[in-house]
Amino acid sequence: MIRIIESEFLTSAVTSDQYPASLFAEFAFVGRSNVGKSSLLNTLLNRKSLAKVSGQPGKTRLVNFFKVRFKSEEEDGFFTLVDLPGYGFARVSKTERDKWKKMISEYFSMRLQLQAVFVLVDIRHKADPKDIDVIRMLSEIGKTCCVIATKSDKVAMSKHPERLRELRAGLGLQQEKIFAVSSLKKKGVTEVIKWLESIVI
Ligand SMILES: Nc1nc2c(ncn2[C@@H]2O[C@H](COP(=O)(O)OP(=O)(O)OP(=O)(O)O)[C@@H](O)[C@H]2O)c(=O)[nH]1
Ligand SMILES: [Mg+2]
Repeated sequence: MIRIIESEFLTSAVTSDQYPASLFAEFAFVGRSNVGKSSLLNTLLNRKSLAKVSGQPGKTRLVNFFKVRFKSEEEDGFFTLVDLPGYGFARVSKTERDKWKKMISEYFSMRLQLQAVFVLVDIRHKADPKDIDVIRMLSEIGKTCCVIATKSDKVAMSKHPERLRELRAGLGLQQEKIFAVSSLKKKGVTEVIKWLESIVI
């Protein structure tokens, strides 16, 4: 399996002209505010607070790029992780929501390096129409997506298969993968890295 050697923050962007030039495979994290996108990014990279985490929804407001160096048996290489701002939190004006939508759809459609998108959903919650929309948008533009059920430590392990089945059905997943992960307990991380590896190498 690949090992992460080092990672660094590259830049933040709003529009595509601000994206960093890169030849590396890119993976993005999208999902409702507070679902645990920034936390998962830190967990995958073994970093405490490379991406800023907060109990207050709406912490990540821009498209944030992180460069990652990895090592595998066959090769050394780089990929990019992208932390996207979350959607769906209360107390947000329509103008803000429209801004988010524009920022995300521009990123998905303009970023050719983008190999796959992790759509994060809370393992405790029912399939959300906003998540279904994002999954549909990705399928329409032909981007691979992988669903991560976050905060798996909040639900008994014995209930995980049932929760994943319900989410799979509710989100209308076909061949897409779905994994249960806890950033808090560092559970399920290996499966995500292995999946990422199958695409990056
Ligand atoms: N119990 C538990 N809490 C978690 C887990 N992952 C994240 N959290 C908590 O959830 C809250 C939100 O985490 P973030 O990683 O900032 O969420 P985000 O999706 O990046 O949020 P935005 O940037 O607002 O879109 C924080 O209080 C985290 O500590 C997890 O695996 N288990
Ligand atoms: Mg965040």
